[in-house]
Amino acid sequence: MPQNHDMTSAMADLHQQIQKWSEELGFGAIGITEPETGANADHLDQWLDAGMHGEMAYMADHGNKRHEPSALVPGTRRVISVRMDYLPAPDSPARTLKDPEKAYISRYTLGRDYHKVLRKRLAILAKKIDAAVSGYDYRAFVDSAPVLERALAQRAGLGWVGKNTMLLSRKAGSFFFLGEIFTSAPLPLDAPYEGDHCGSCSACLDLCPTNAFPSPHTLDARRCISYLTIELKGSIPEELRPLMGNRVFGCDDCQLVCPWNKFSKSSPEDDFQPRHQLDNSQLATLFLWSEDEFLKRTEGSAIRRTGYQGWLRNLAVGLGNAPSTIPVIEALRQRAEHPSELVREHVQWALRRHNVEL
Ligand code: B12
Ligand code: SF4
Ligand code: SF4
Repeated sequence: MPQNHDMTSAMADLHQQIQKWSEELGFGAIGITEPETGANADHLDQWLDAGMHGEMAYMADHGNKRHEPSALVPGTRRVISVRMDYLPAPDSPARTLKDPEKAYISRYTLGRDYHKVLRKRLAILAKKIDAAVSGYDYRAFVDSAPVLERALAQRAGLGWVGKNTMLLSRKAGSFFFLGEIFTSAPLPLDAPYEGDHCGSCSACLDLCPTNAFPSPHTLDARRCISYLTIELKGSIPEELRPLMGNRVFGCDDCQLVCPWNKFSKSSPEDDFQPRHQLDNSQLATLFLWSEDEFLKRTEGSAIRRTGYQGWLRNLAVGLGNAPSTIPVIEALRQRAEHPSELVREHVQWALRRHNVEL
């Protein structure tokens, strides 16, 4: 049985080791915190009470698991929070965003599904820690479990929660994913990140195309283009459609405008490089993909989440906001009799925007 001070120094060494392994595995930063979410749990409750999660029922289910990590995994003593940068290189988001006949797909989903990439790496990291100090439990999470990821990342020292609700780092902006390992091992703790470097800036709040921030640090998901194009299953509210422009899967505006993203880092991962020219395609071209093409070209990508009908719905909105050119109108006409009522309704709306009556 090791003496207490031996144990402490072994754990301190382990912290350095974890840091080194995580760098080797492509993580931009890690931090270790206790399994607590503090005042963030109250913010979550206020947000849910106001109904700002819309149809994302999974945000309200799961009792207090999201509030208390040890309710999700009993026996959790530490949460290792990690960051992985994802911007592809080279990249020119502004050029695609400004071209109304092109489809803007948010940067995080141009390549392979990040859940798969991060989970695999976290499993390797957990294995390495287990080999160094066996006898403890490890569970890895990325996004899909009831975990308050940004709150834990802030408490693990990775950065602050900006007015746009993103976890921001002075060294890396906000274009990164978060993931966690919950463990029963009593690893040494990092200090929470105490700074807030938004100051008097309000660029993200002012620029959001759908005015989705009722106040700083609070996002009404029901108005957010990311929610409308990915999470919402039914019809997109008509009053919001013209405001969506050419953003057809997710939205990056409140990050692109953030001055801290001058420091964002591009990813060396091949997995995050754009596939099938998704960073630079015409709306009409993507809209004319058959279901087979959609399934083949989105294999292993998070875009699959929206389904083929959702994909057509989103692109129809983009085409409705595009200039009235022949390729735009012809593409819409080709889908006017689509078997899905959801798709037909959005196509009809788009054609009306171009003054085309069927
Ligand atoms: C639901 C969800 C969404 C919803 C709702 C977003 C939201 N802001 O809540 C929708 C679909 C809109 C969405 C969009 C996006 N998402 Co999302 N999403 C999630 C998910 C699953 C849960 C987030 C959550 O708990 N929301 C509940 C609200 C209450 O929490 P919160 O916004 O984090 O707010 C915290 C603070 O703002 C704070 N707070 C609240 N009020 C106040 C007041 C003050 C004064 C202070 C100081 C703090 C404070 O308390 C809250 C709780 O910690 C997480 C994964 C996870 N399991 O955590 C990913 C996650 C947050 N999403 C992520 C990403 C990448 C995105 C998009 C960029 C994708 C895109 N390009 O379209 C956009 C960004 C939109 C935005 N500005 O947030 C990343 C964010 C990484 C980062 N650097 O922060 C995450 C962490 C996924 C991951 N594993 O990487 N998302
Ligand atoms: S992702 Fe887009 S729509 Fe959503 S809050 Fe940010 S700027 Fe607004
Ligand atoms: S744009 Fe300004 S206010 Fe918004 S998160 Fe960035 S620094 Fe903060």
